[in-house]
Amino acid sequence: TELDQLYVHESVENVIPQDAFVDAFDEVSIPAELVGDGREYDASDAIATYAPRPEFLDAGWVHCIRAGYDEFDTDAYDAAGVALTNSSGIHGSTVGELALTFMLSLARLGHRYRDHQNERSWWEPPYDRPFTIENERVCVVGLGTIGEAIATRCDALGMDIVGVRRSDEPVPGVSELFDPDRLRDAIENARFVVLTVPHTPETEGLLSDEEFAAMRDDAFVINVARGPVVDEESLIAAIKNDRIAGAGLDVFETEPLPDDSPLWGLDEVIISPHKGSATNRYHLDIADLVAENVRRYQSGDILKNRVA
Ligand code: NDP
Ligand code: 7N6
Repeated sequence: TELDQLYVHESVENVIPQDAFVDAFDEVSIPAELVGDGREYDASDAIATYAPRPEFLDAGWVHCIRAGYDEFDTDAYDAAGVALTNSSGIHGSTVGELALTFMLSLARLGHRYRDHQNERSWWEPPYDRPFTIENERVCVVGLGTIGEAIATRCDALGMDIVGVRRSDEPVPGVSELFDPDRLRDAIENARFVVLTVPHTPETEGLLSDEEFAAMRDDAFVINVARGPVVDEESLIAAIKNDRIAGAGLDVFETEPLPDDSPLWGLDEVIISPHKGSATNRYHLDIADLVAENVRRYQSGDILKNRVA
């Protein structure tokens, strides 16, 4: 069946103003229309959405506007024979630059200066606290679009980069690749451990007590992947007990991060509200991906980023 309608589900509002998004689809060859819950779909419908809905399993093709599609039941899509695509490939610069923002601040103390600026205080750090990320080792766990973009940027800043992935596909700038079962060897000498893996049963709780014990006590965790990849309670304990130095976190076990989370009060933790991918061009990046896949779908080609 050919597609004749693209529906943009209102859940995209989580990240993109709906109207900007629908307008961005001007270049797509089928009309785009905003929808809410409860509509009926058939095989000639495509849907672009942030969140999953049961009724999407009647459509021809569903596009998730996130890279992480862990909220979607891929088995159900396979069983229904409905194509599901994700948005990997567009977050290298956005999330990559946030990871570098965290690393540079944790080394050069942007976060501490701003804390003291809020108090109009000319605070000077202890002599041994500032360092340069140049010549420091970073371990990037997950070397896809985002991990590679981080490795490129760390390489440009003179860092020593090691990485963890399942395949042995090399990545420019990464001096050594470790299998996931050697995670501990990979992280033990790193000043920064950066998480860029998808949230799967294998990656849930990847960093927990044993990993924090293996890490250097002056190391920082950067999580721009998904909250559950880190055991948050262990992380808080590791920072409070000085087993590691701190963290830069864009993602959390519960979002928004609850008011009573101890993370809010830790000086060496930088918190951002799951906005690593934020950019004023997000609607255009997504529209490019969707337009490409509409072309492929209509000509019977394999869809880009198909995950079910
Ligand atoms: P990619 O699919 O391009 O990269 C993921 C990489 O992780 C792959 O290269 C894969 O390599 C590796 N990987 C998978 N499983 C494991 C494992 N068990 N151990 C080690 N490595 C593993 O995805 P993206 O880079 O686009 O995004 C990564 C994740 O980041 C997303 O799934 C999402 O959850 C999160 N994200 C967060 C954003 C934010 O706003 N903070 C924005 C965008 C994404 P290999 O196959 O060789 O193992
Ligand atoms: C913004 C979501 C992802 O998985 O969580 C991120 O892509 C960003 C649309």
